[in-house]
Amino acid sequence: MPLVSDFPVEKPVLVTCGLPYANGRCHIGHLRTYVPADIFVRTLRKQGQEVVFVCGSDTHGTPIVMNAEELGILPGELVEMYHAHFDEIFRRMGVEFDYFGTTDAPSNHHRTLQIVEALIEAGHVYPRRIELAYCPRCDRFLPDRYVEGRCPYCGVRARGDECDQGCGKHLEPGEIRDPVCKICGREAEYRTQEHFFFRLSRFKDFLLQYLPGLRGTSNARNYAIEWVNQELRDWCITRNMEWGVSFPGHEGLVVYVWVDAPIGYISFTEEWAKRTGGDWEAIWRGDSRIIHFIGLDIVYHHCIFWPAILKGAGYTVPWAVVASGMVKIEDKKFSKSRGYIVWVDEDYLAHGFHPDLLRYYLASYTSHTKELNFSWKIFQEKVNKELVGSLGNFLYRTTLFAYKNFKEVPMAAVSSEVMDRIGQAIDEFTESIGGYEFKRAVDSAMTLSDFGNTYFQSMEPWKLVKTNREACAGVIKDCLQIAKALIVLFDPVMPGLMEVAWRDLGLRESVHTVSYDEALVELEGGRPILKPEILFNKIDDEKIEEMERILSKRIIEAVEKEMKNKKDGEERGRSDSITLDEFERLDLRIGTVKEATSIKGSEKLLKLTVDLGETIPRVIVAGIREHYTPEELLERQVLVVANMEPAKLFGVESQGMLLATENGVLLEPDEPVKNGVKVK
Ligand code: B3M
Ligand code: ZN
Repeated sequence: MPLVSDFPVEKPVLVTCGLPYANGRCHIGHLRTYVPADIFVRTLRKQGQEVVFVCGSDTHGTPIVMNAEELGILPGELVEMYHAHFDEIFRRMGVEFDYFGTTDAPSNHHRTLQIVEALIEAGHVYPRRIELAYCPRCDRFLPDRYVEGRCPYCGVRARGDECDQGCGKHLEPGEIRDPVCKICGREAEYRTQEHFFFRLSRFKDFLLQYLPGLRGTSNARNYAIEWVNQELRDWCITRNMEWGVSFPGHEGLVVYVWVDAPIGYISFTEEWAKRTGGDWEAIWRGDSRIIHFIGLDIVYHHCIFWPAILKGAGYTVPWAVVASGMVKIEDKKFSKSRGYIVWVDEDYLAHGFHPDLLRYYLASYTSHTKELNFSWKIFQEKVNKELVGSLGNFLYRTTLFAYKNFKEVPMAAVSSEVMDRIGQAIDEFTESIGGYEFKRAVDSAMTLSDFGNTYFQSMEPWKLVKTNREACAGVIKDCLQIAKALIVLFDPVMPGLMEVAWRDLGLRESVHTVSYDEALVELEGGRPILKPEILFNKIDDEKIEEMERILSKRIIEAVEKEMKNKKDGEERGRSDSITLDEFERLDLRIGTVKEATSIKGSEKLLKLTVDLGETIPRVIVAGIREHYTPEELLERQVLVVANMEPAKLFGVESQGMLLATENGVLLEPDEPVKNGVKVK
């Protein structure tokens, strides 16, 4: 089914890519978004569309601050380092942004402040007192990753901002149960503090009307519509931190990283405009097409949260969201900690592989929204069969034959069949890219290459040149025209190598500035042809085995590390003595029994409500019914393990453990003490 391309249009077009966190090196997973976005932009430009292409480093948020603390450097130093790293890798990989900024730039602080103030002004932001994890020992509130605990939805151990090992839900501040401070390892408590919320719930109608018309890939749109139909919860947009964009009028509060990060898209456009004299407001306040390329895991932020912010602050909302599927390494789930990762610098570029080969792999392996598996064997196969065997072979044999036998482009006319084929390939290629079908686009160009090989082979120009030089010139002219078209078609995918091939054809100006229409313009007869270079070389088995060994080594090291951690844990678990640290993990406290009732169906258990000096008394189920009646317990002080993992007993969740002798006699302080006092 032919796709309808939406380009070119008489409107400003902006393309962005999800911002990499300036907190680690670039790996193949990142490139899955950036390379197709770059191909998209290059293709649009070849269709005569003006496009602005921006991206930048995401520099805020708790992981960056924690990482910097661990390294003993300032967050600013850490992000500067990784910003430079990403900038360099993108350049080397041929991902060419018009502007690659950082969210810590003054322009982004400024734009964020302006938007937050506009949202406050419009009544979309309101204060609310919430309970937040606070570490009394470190004397600070614990935002996001500074706290760990249990997920309130699925009960699994989770980070403060995300249930990363369980249900995957985003967690709002104050939601995590049994908070533990990540700095000192102690139990944290909940304290109330005023924070600011974005009234996302108010945007339901807007989103329900906006989302069905959102372009891009259907995965993004469909997920988003489903979520909006469920429940839109207001977002807490402030955090207790120093590093970040200050929240206006409240010292010690910064805006949540997911507010100032997408605003980077705007401030980077402003920076681009400053440099080029372009008009950023025509894009962000006018009738334009804003296209976000992102990973599937941040669809919620881009299709729900972000359009609502833009709408609320009076900006143009995205026209399209293009979400790429996830990446697997050797058929295993991508994982840094388990060693399933391929670093772009150390594991790829440093081994001398041309950036374009990886670009080709990423674009052609599977459809953009599906899971992409990176495997060294498949990489070798694709390079050797498709790039060396088909495209490289055709370009080389054609140009070499022309160079040897004619030294120039023959004067003959290109046959109409060949022109038709080329036209067809261009249509299919551009329509596919317009529909974010990168694989389909590459496949259609490859089909033209296969056609070229078959044509060359069946015409036998090496025989013809001896018997009928004129007919031979016709065939070679056809082949050279196909070569020209292939170079133009593949230029967005493999810009480095196609530029070389272009010059071998004797064409001077850069192929990057050549439009698709140009592929249908006959090569000028009489132009000299240069001796071609071999563009693509076979990758041999030894090289691939070496790459596989590097990956296996990393995986084994990761497994060993995990086993060692486990063993250490077990050893600690086996010994009879415990360390002071382990003892200190027990949170023993004195509380007063406020209520006591029997539990239906149980002879032994009592349900107690114990005041531990917290806002809400705890419900604790204790096996002491055989020794005490409920009345006897009222107003008695008891000893409680306050950080016991909650457990459900007879349908009642027990939020702590009462201490008693093994025959069920309660322990109490020698004299009355304040509720919540710690026992050491
Ligand atoms: N820095 C990276 C991610 O979650 C995050 C993207 C921000 S885009 C505004 O994939
Ligand atoms: Zn969960």
